[in-house]
Amino acid sequence: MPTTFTSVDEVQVTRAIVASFTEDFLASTELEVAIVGAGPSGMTAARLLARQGRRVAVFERNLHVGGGMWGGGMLLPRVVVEEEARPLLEEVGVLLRPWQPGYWVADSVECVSKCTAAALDAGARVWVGMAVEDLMIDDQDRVRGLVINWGAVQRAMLHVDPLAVAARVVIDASGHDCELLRTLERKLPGVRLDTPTGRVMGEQPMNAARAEARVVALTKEVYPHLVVAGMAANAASGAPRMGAIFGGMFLSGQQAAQVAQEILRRDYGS
Ligand code: 48F
Repeated sequence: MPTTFTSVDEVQVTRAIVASFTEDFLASTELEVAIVGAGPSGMTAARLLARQGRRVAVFERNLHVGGGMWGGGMLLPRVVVEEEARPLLEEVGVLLRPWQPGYWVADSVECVSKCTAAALDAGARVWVGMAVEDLMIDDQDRVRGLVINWGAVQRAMLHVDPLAVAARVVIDASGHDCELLRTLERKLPGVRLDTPTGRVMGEQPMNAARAEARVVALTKEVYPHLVVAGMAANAASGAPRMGAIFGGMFLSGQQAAQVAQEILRRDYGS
């Protein structure tokens, strides 16, 4: 016997998708925190902020979340995590296997999936296929939102004007290229950032111990209402890369959430 479905109407599929998208996306046009990039630092910040009741959304250019975590080390799907970051993974149910004292190993697919599920369950919205191409700046020279376009439009280099969403705080978790800060420098040539030189310095060659030690401290507000997190934080301040050890990324996401909360309290009293 063939399975019979009670209703299958192509137009209802269309209407359901358009209506549901519109309703949810409208709720993302005025955010407390907008996060650029769905890698480990961005998704951790999203989860922790959403859990504290913040209206938060992640904008990811690719059709998939996870950034550089899926591929583990050189496509071997494992990530190494230090003891200090263990609670952030265990609280979302990631199985950590002990290696040497202080080192834990996790399946990268499990890490991405469970961190994503936990962020969504906490109430964060995640928009994939949406690229951030610029920032909105207010009259007091503070960031006040994102300028977005479809990732596919960007890839095809089509001339299509973008849309904008407001956010009280923006977190640049765009990874090694530190894209948002570079965009800010390009658009505002004299801009001074809170980095050792006032400019984006670019990441240094690999030195995992130094890179991990610095990434949390470098996760900070580098321009009014703009926080930099994850590998973008190290790239902004000229710190090294670390390779496939990920504890610093999760802890940086936690730090970014804390800094965002402080900015919201400081400037919005909320
Ligand atoms: O690179 P990514 O995973 O950033 P992260 O959180 O973690 C770095 C690690 O994966 C690893 C490492 C450490 O252990 O060295 O590389 O710092 O994720 C960044 C995400 O941001 C997206 C990009 O597609 C990726 O998924 N992204 C970058 N620029 C934009 C963007 C943009 N302009 N608009 C939207 N998404």
